[in-house]
Formats: sequence, structure tokens, C-alpha cells
Amino acid sequence: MGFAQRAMCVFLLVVTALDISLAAVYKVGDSKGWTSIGQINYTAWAASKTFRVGDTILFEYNKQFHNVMQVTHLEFQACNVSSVINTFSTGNDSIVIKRTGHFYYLCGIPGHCLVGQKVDIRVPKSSEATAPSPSGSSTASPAGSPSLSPPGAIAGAPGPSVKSSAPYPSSKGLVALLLSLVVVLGNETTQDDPDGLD
Ligand SMILES: [Cu+2]
Repeated sequence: MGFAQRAMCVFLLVVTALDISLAAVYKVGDSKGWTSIGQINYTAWAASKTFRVGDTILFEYNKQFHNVMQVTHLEFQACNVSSVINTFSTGNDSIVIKRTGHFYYLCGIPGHCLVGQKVDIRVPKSSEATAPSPSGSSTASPAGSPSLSPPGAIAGAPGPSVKSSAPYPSSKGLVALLLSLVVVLGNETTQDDPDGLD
């Protein structure tokens, strides 16, 4: 059993683990669930997560008092439910994310959206999933979750695709990194190529 084969086994294990971790289930509001009581900040809740295609958004609530309606951005802003895209009302609604973009949900019971029972699920494209949000203000987020710091954050260049090499731009990048590692290991083991790499 050569080293390259073992490295490939590790590589496959890592890929498998990444696949599992990519399909996460996010319960809206965490332990508090989906409610109008307690002024839960669902905006902050959503901002603390990184949603990906394949993840599940779970709304748990008492169906006697609440529901879940998917609406457009304009309706979301105005707490308007005149033309709802989707309605969920089981009290335990799992919604699988099928694409990137914004998904706006609110409670359709009168008054609940207005007191904050609304959530904007933003699903970034994978290339920008871990990109730092452009911050012009000097206020540091007090409740910011610990995350990877941006690679060599050049002031004034907040583009998502800067030409510098990002250490872990996404899980795809990590996979590519591991793949190249395996290739390098394979080359070192066999040493068939006298030219080698630059
Ligand atoms: Cu409600």
C-alpha cells in the first residue's frame, strides 16, 4: 500500500465529511423556534449562519398561533401577504434550499411580522460564501461569530475575487487544495517526471 493510495483514502474521507457537513439543518431561531414572543432578532440569527444549497431550513412553532409564508422582497419589507409564494402551516416545516439567492419568510398572522417574526434567508454563491462582507464603517459587530479572517484584507479592495490566493475560499477550494496535495505526494513518491513543477 503506497503512500499515494493512503493519501487518496484520506482525501476521499475528507470529501465525504465535507459533503455531510454541507447538508446542514438550521432551525430558525435555534432553541426559541419561530415565534413572535420575545422579540427574537431573526436578522441576527440569519446573519450568524452560512446557508448553502442543500441545507434545510426548519421552522418549528405552535401551528395554532403561527405559520410560515414565503413572500417577495417587497412584501417582506412591508409585512404584506397579498400574494404569497408559499405557505407552510404544519408547525414543523422543513424547507430544503434548492438554489442561491434570498428567501423571505414571515409569519402571516396579523401583527406578527410587524413585531419581527420575519427572516431573510440569504444563500450566497459558494465563491462568496466565506468572503468578508464589505465593511465601510468602523463599528465592529459585537455579536459576530468567530470566523476565518479574510486573507490579507487589502484596504479598499473588498472584491469577492481578488487575485491573491485565498487560503480557504470555500469547501471547493479546500477540496482542490487537498487534491493538489495528493498529486504532489504522488509525484514525490514515483518521481517519474524529471522536469517537475515550477
Ligand atoms: Cu406568528
